[in-house]
Amino acid sequence: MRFLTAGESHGPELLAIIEGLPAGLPLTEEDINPWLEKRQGGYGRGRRMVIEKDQVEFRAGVRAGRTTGAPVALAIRNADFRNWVEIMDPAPGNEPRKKALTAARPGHADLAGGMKYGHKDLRDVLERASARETAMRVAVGAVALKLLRLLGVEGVGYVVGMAGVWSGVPFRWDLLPRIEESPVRMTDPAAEEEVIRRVDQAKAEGDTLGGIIEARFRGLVPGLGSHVHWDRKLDGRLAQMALSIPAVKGVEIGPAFENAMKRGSEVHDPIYWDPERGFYRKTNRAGGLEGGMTTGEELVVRAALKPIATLMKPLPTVDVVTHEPKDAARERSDTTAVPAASVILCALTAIVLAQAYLEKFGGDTMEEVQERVERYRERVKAY
Ligand code: EPS
Repeated sequence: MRFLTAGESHGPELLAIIEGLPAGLPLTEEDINPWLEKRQGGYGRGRRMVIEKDQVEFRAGVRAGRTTGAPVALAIRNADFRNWVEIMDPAPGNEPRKKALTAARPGHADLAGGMKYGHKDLRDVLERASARETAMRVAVGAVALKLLRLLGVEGVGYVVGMAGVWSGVPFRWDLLPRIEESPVRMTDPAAEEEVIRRVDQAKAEGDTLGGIIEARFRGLVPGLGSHVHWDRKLDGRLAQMALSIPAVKGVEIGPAFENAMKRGSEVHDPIYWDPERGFYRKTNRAGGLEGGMTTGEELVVRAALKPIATLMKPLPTVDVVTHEPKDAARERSDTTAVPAASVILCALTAIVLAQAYLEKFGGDTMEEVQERVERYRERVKAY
């Protein structure tokens, strides 16, 4: 399964083509739209999210509520486009365009992208560098999550800490409703209250905030990915996907950075066996991966987001046209998008996992894939 996305933040729409999905995967817009809604939420988002109400439209590959095996084409319209028609017009002329941006924002793609592609209106960079693109990748991830659900796999994304406040309540699956209700997708109500206070404060001071997010999956078979070649190791592929989320600057599998400071005897998870469960662990400090493969324990991917680069109280920069010192551009933006990023991490992790399932068990139909997974589960249990 592979996919491409296209679309600018203020262009008419976001697009994706997914190729390699089996036929017969039940799929409706209602499998996707709730994930888009989750991604749009979270305390600290800006006014843009009031304008948008993201909804996916199928353009190809789905008929009568099922995939046909043909490429699936998805679209999400940008409601805000109506305010940007002239600025985003693909036809030549009308230059310099309104809302041209020349004061590169430190921390954003503006300057490196401008130098690389030779743009002097940095809007040509930021329109595509914008995290708006993640709306479409979450739609693709929601398709992956649907496929995984039919294979007995469930995933969630949540916030472990943000705005300098750690959650004091470790994740449990029975806290899912609490996470979905929380405006910051945190398990801990006390931490949530303090985070909200700090987001309000940062906003009032024209500043932004980052945080730490986690995606967790249960129900995975062991042996997804492979130890035999570097580009098939699942941890490497998960890390690449996580680091492709705008503002994500660090990734770990399980508590990897904490483990690094301990002894092996305190870190590795002893192996047990019983006739009911087969092989299992009582601990999961490996985060569900060993040797580039799933162990069958829960997969835990953690990522660090730097604070958003667009500051309303801007940092010093230099104008790329005049080369004069200037304040960095003040684009409308979010104070923080950490809760949204946790939804994105879950969706993107699901894409990598769905790809791994289809590589190992792939067939032309969903039924074939399900049968192969079932047979493998039995084989592993008897191992
Ligand atoms: C973003 C800036 C803001 C965010 C946007 C990402 O958009 P705008 O400039 O239109 O106000 O709201 O995020 C989204 C549009 C989204 O869907 O997540 C940026 O510069 O990256």
